[in-house]
Amino acid sequence: MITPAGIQTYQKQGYLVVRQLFTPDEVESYREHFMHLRSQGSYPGDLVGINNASNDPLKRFPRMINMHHWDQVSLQWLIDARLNQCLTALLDREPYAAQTMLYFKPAGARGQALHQDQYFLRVQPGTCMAAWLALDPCDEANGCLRAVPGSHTWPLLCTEKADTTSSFTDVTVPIPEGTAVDPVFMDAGDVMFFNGSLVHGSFPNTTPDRFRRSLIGHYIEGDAKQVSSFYSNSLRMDGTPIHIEGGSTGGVCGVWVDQDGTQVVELTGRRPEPVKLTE
Ligand SMILES: O=C(O)CCC(=O)C(=O)O
Repeated sequence: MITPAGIQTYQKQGYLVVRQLFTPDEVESYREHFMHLRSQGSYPGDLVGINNASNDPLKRFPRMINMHHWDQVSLQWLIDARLNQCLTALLDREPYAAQTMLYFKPAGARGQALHQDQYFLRVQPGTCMAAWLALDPCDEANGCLRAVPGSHTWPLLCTEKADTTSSFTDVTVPIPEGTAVDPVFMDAGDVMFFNGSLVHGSFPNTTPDRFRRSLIGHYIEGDAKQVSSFYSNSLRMDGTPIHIEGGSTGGVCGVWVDQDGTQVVELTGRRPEPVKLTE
């Protein structure tokens, strides 16, 4: 499933798209399943609430979080053997499964400002990893993922305030002027695996009528000793529970400084801001 060339690409750019890991029939049934769940009301973790009369598309279709705690389809997907095989090949060790999310991203929805997932998960030692399954074709118009290739080698960056007119989250990380932020074009059924330090995010969905739905799993490297408390109750990839010590502050964060005309990250000695789970 993952070739040595794929592992090399992952190590170089911090992400890898595995094409058609899930079949069109599977993707269709996930779309139907989650649209049905969303239409049935609200769930734990619907932080912005649900309001079908709102002008904000994200209030009509808020993202769902940690569905695997109460939904078997989400649980089975999170620990799917194909995901495990790819993650294990890329990480060199079986990970722990920490989180599920479903982004509906309907027409007109805001994106998510550039960030590092490690800011949220704070895995120590090591990092986290995401598996991001496209449930619709993803392109620039409907707000595909964007990634800064190679940024997985950067330390955790200190966050700044994001522009909440284009992002539904309010934190972002700065990147040096001129840094490439590549669009990642995907078809439904493709999975992008990415390192927890990779700087990534997405712009708004500017289409008049297309969703950009995605099913996301977040994983913790298998030798982790501490994580942010929110992720303490994780799972082994056979579905059995594992408790990882919570309370990780994530070490210290870095800022960009000029060194002989080149921008480099200098660690500040400052702890990253506490995560506010409000979005
Ligand atoms: O799907 C998006 O637009 C952003 C998702 C993301 O950044 C994440 O899963 O960490």
